[in-house]
Amino acid sequence: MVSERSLPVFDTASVSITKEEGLTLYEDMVLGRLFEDKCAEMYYRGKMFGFVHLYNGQEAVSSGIIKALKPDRDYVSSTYRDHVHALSSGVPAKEVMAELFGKSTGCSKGRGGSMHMFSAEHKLLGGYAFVAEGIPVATGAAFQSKYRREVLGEANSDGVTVCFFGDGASNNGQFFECLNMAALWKLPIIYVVENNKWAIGMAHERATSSEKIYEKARVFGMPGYEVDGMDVLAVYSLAQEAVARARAGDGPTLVEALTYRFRGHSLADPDELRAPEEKEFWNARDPIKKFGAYLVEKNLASSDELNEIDKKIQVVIDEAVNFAQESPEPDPSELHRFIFAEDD
Ligand SMILES: Cc1ncc(C[n+]2csc(CCOP(=O)(O)OP(=O)(O)O)c2C)c(N)n1
Ligand SMILES: [Mg+2]
Repeated sequence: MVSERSLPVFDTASVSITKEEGLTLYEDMVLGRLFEDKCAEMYYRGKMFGFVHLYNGQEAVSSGIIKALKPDRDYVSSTYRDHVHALSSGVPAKEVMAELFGKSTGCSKGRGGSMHMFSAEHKLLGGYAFVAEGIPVATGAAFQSKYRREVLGEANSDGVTVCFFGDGASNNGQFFECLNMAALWKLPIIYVVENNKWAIGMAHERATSSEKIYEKARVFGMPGYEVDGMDVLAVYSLAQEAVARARAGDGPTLVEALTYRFRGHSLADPDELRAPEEKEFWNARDPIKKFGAYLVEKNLASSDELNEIDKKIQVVIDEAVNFAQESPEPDPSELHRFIFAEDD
């Protein structure tokens, strides 16, 4: 079924972006899409094991939110659908691919695999296999930023944390507990629900008492917004406001991005439950095609330039696969390493 809830309309005339910003957003979305397509290919060729959840269709959310952050100070936490959040956060494609291959050069040193991307360097707090598990971790990260600034007097501790999770996770108790604390303590955090309408085979409207997740912010006195998650400009512009609010000390925001995954829940899912009309409705709103057309229409890029970006990114992805393939497995003698933090 196609939801009766209509996508919020975003007036593109209300924002202006530079060519550089536009190309950054476009390139990041293409990176996410082509990476995931290659992932599917490698999975079906038996190069990676375990569950692999792809992000195709949702790229505008990752790019629009994360590209509004400052990579040197802001934190991101993810879910098991985490490859593209890692890429947008700046983790090199070859390190994400190597992690998927279980190699020691992966961003989690081959210990995590698809659902546990992590990078201290890129302030990626991790992908989490348990639904909603990242919400308290991200809330803690936001708390430490505020504590360092206000209690320890570290003036430059003005990091903002973004916490991504799904519609299904928003029915979990940790969502409500953490929103309460974040609002109470005015934490610098943005909770981003990627409402792709499904939690595996459970339709969102069958699982929740109240369909509009962003409205749940109101009971905590927190600003809550819905946004067209297929429109990177709309997401980017809302993210900039929420980031500014958090950095200024004005507290958290809940963002509900309405989006859709173009593939099954995981690569093991035959995707037989969702109606063809629903898939067509969302496929017609492909965020990359939509934004590419916008860039051309506004003379921010020519279609040749966009094709060049696509080609450049394909090279990056192919190099990532070669790197992953040629990298060594983790050394069995190091089995017990990285369980606890090590001193440098
Ligand atoms: C605590 C917990 N319960 C159940 C599961 C099984 N499970 C894995 S994914 C998923 C659906 C979550 O859907 P959603 O939060 O909407 O995220 P999406 O997969 O759509 O990105 C469930 C129930 C789990 N991983 N963790
Ligand atoms: Mg979902």
